[in-house]
Amino acid sequence: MEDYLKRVLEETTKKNCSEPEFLQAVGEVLCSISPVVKKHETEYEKTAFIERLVEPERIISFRVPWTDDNGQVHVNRGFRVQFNGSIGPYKGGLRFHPSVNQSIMKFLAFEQVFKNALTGLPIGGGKGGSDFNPKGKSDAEIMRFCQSFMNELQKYIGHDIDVPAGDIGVGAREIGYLFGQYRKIRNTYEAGVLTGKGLEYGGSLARTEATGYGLIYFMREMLKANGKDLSGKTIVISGSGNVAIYACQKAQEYGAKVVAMSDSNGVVYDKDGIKLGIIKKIKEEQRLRIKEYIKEVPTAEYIDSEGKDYSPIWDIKADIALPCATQNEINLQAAKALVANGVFAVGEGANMPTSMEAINYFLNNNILVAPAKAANAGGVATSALEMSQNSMRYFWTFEEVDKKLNNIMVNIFNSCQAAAKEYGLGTNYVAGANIAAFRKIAKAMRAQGII
Ligand code: NDP
Ligand code: 2IT
Repeated sequence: MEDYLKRVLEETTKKNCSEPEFLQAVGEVLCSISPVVKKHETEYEKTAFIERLVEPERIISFRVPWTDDNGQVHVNRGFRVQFNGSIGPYKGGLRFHPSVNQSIMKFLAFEQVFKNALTGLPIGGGKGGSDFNPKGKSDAEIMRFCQSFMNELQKYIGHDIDVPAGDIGVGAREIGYLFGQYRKIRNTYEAGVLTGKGLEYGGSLARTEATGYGLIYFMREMLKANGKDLSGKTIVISGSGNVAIYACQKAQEYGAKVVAMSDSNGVVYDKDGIKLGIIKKIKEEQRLRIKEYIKEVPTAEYIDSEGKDYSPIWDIKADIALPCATQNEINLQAAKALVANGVFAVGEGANMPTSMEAINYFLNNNILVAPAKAANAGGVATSALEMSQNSMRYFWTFEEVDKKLNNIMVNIFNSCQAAAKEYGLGTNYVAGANIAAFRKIAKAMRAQGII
């Protein structure tokens, strides 16, 4: 790494020493872009370019008080990180999960800047959320929480300013409550202020499916470029939320056999192939634990993940692993187990699901890695298509949106591949994605001066 980059990384580490996830995300990007920075080192140093790249434009943190069904008041912390708006309005999801803190918000917002640049659409990068735990809450409690959250967030967003969407713990139900409260406070029908809306009030067809489908379109391209395909392959998919479910659906359509899925409590292993209809019923309708699956499919096995160093899903023999739950779910031990079991490709549906050591282990063992910033960009890309449709006051059919999504994912893969090739990085699409995104952001930032 160049001396300048090393110095910036050291300073960033000192300044943000209590933010491990953010430092991990920054460290990975700065390592990858070193050969690009080298070419313009003097200019970048003089204009503190990388220092500006790793400093969010704005962080908003606020109190979210809400009342439970028994009349007890609770207080959570809300966040919105508006990281970089040089390519378009800040864009990125909202996460409701007890683990949410400033480090996680900043890592997600930082990654979103690069991901959104890769889509080729006019969107900057942001992220938000709260340490609120939606598990076990009634519909009324979820609604009151969303309303209180929006009471504050509405001051900072708008269809040309910042456009939130869903992420962990935030799906169509939450977006509905958030949109309702925004509309009530602002007294305007500003459809493009949130994406992931219901179809009845400005949502886009195929947005629900987009992240999972997009991941599989990216995998298809990556495998094709390496003389392989999805047909007949055995796949394990962690998580059983929005991304995991639609990745499973598209993988099955392409003739792959998904043998395991999970949630934060455990894993279901169905050697005959996961019955997705049952998973959808348990997760999308009943909002129950994945363990319920074995009640309906007695031949399937349930493996508890409590107290384990990594999810037991990574011990199951497979050709392809798709981490679609959360950050750092594949550590070095998990990576070693996957490689020992014969995995040849990993596709990151979740954001930063693989630790730095695990990524390096995969790359050193010639495992194809589809990096999150590129591979899961289909969700936010389709969100941008939802914004376009809202601006036109019109909508496209499912097939039209899906076709655009497919093209976007093909283009993203091609950009990652071309950048990797240009810098002699072979099939290291992780570095390819970082380089391709950085070049685009750098052009926009340089053109706009020192701001
Ligand atoms: P959902 O809330 O729909 O599902 C999350 C899934 O991951 C659940 O099965 C959940 O299990 C599991 N999970 C969450 N946190 C943990 C944890 N700490 N340990 C183990 N399992 C966990 O979220 P999404 O499917 O939307 O998001 C999944 C990932 O994909 C996230 O990393 C998100 O940032 C990323 N992503 C999402 C996009 C989208 O459009 N929704 C777009 C791009 C990336 P449980 O129910 O037990 O908590
Ligand atoms: O991580 C992500 O890209 C998302 N959660 C989707 C963001 C969006 O604005 O659709």
